[in-house]
Amino acid sequence: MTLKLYVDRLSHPCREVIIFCKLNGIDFEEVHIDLSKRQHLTPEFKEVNPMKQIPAIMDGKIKLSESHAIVKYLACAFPGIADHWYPADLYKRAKVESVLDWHRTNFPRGPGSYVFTSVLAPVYGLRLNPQAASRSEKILIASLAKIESVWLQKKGRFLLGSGQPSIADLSLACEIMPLEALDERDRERILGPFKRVQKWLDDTKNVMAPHFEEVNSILYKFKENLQKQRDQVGSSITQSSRKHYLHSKM
Ligand SMILES: N[C@@H](CCC(=O)N[C@@H](CS)C(=O)NCC(=O)O)C(=O)O
Repeated sequence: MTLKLYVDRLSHPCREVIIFCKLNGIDFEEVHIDLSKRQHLTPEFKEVNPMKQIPAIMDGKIKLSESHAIVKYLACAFPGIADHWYPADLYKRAKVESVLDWHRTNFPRGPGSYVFTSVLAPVYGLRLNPQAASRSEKILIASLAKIESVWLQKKGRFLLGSGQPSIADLSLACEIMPLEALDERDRERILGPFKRVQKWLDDTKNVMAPHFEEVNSILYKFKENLQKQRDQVGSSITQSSRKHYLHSKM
């Protein structure tokens, strides 16, 4: 029975799961759960994930949610997955787990939240929230500083000084990618001071080509549409027309 991924590519943990499957040649059926249409709240989807969140998967009888749990499961359940993704060695695996746990604790109000409150909210019919964006930005900057100074070391291109990426690289890079949807000045203001983070992100995109960029391309499309919208209607656009415009173009 084919593995089913319940996802919306606008969500970064969903993109993480899709990219992992594509990178590792895992066959899957992509079931689109449109967050903007609140499809994650339907009784049918509640049968798949009672938490009513995506990503979720169904693999035979197994139903699973939480992107980190999902990629770890896939790395162990499917044959032929290269060891560097989720090392069998206890010490190496524990280190990867430590990055993943740090990520979950520190980032929920980081890039995603900053991008959501500063540009993405209207897609979901919500208002932009500069105060929340400012709070998220502080957390984001502090987290980027930790990645730069702790997780990225001088040797090795990837997290923990490794020469090859693990699921922690994939997950953290997907978390940071929404910053690509910002306009250039804003993106540069936030990411500019973190040279190692920028290089690591480029290395990650390259080593995971073409799937990383292909699955994340929805962000570039979003950014392009946002720019067109700014060019066409200037700053006087209303929240509702912005929502309509973005929906119609995505
Ligand atoms: N920790 C979870 C986060 C899941 C999550 O927050 N998913 C969002 C989309 S990015 C969602 O389903 N939101 C709908 C909701 O919470 O109502 C994971 O990594 O899978």
